[in-house]
Amino acid sequence: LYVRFDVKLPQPPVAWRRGPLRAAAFSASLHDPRTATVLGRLVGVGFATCFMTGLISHLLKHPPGWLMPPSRPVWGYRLTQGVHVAVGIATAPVLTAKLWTVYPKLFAWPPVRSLRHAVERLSIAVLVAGALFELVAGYLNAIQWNPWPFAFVPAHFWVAWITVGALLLHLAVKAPVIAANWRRVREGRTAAGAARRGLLIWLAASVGLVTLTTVGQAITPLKRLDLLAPREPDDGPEDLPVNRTAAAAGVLGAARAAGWRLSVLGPRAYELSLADLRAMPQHLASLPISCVEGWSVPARWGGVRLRDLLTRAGACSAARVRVVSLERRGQHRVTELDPDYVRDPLTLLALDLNGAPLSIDHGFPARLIAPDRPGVEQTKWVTRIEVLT
Ligand SMILES: Nc1nc2c(c(=O)[nH]1)N[C@H]1C(S)=C(S)[C@@H](COP(=O)(O)O)O[C@H]1N2
Ligand SMILES: [Mo]
Repeated sequence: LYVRFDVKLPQPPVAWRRGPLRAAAFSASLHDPRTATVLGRLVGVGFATCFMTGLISHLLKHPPGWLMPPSRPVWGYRLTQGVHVAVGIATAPVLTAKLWTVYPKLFAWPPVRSLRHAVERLSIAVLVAGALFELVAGYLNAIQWNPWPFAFVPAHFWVAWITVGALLLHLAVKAPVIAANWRRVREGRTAAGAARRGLLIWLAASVGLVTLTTVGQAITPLKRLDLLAPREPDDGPEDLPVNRTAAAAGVLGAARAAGWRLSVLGPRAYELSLADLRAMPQHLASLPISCVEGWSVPARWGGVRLRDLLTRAGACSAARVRVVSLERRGQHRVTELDPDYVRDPLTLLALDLNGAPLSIDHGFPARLIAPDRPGVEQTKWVTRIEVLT
C-alpha cells in the first residue's frame, strides 16, 4: 500500500466561506508570526522547565530500580516541586496569550490542503489539548480538586510526554517560520511593534501578579502576599499546614490509644511504647514538608533516628525499609525508603514538631520525616517499620 503524503484532498464548497472563515476576517496585528514566535519561545521555556522538574519529582516519588535518589540536598524536592508548580501557574497567562495570537488559524481556508497538512493540524490539536490539560488539571490538583474519573498523577505524567512530543513535532514543522521571526528586525516604530510591546507589558504584569499571589506557598517570606494559593503556609497546629487530618484518615482512636506500640520487624523484632521511644537518644532535624501540590514549609523536628531503630533490630546498613501507618485505607498509608534515606542521620521517626509534641493531625504519636523527600512519602501515625533486605 502506497499513500502519497502530499496527496491533495477534496475542497469544501466556497459558499461555506463565511463569518470567521472569510478572507481577512482578522486584522493582522498581534496575530502575526513574529508575535507568535515571541510568545511561543516563552511558552516553550515554561513547558521545558515544568517537564524537567516534573521528571525529577517523578523519579523521587517512584525511583526506578536503577536509580537511588540521593537524600541530599535536603531542600532538593522543595526546590524542584516548588519551581514546577510556580512555573506551571506562571505559564497559564502566557499560553492564553499565545493561543489568542494564533486562534485565527482555526479558521484558515481551506481547512485542510493535503494529507500532510491534515497531520500537521492534528498534531497542533494534540499539542493544544495536552498543554491545556497539563496546566488546568495541574492547578486543580494543587487546590485538591480532581473532577476526573481517572487518577491525576499517571494522566499528568503521560500527557506530559505526549505534549512534549507534539511540541517537538510542531517546532520541526514551524522551523522555517520560527527562524525567520526569531530575531527582531529593525522595523522602527511601527504600529505592530508598539502593539506587541503593549501585549508583552500586560503579559509580564499578569505573570507577575499570579506569581506574587501564589508563590508565598513555597517561599515563606512572601507568605503574606499568598492570596490566591490554596494553602496558608502557617495555618495549622504548630505553624504547619495539615494535609490530611487524623479524623479524615480515621485514626483518631488508634493514634490516641494507650496500647499504641511501634513494631520494628527485622532479624531481631521488637516493640516500643511512646515512653520507650522518648527514652532513646533524641535528635533534631530542620527539614521542610514539601507537598507535591507545591506548598512547602520549613520545620524543626525532634525524635529518634530511623537508623538507630534499625540497628537495634539487627538490620544491615544496606537495608531498605517499609514504614506503615495506622491508617487502614488511603494511598499514603505505606512508604518505602532506600538505604540512602534510611542511613541519613536527619531521617527521623519524629515525636516533636517546632518544639512541641506532635499534634494528632501532624502524625501523633510518631511520623516519618526525611530529607529531600516528597511530602506524600512522609508518613504520619506510624505503627510499624519493616526491614526489607
Ligand atoms: N498516613 C498518612 N501520612 C501522610 C498523608 C496521609 O494522607 N496519610 N499525607 C501526606 C502528605 S500528601 C503530606 S504533604 C504530608 C503533610 O504533612 P502534614 O499534614 O503534617 O503537614 O503528610 C503526608 N503523610
Ligand atoms: Mo502532599
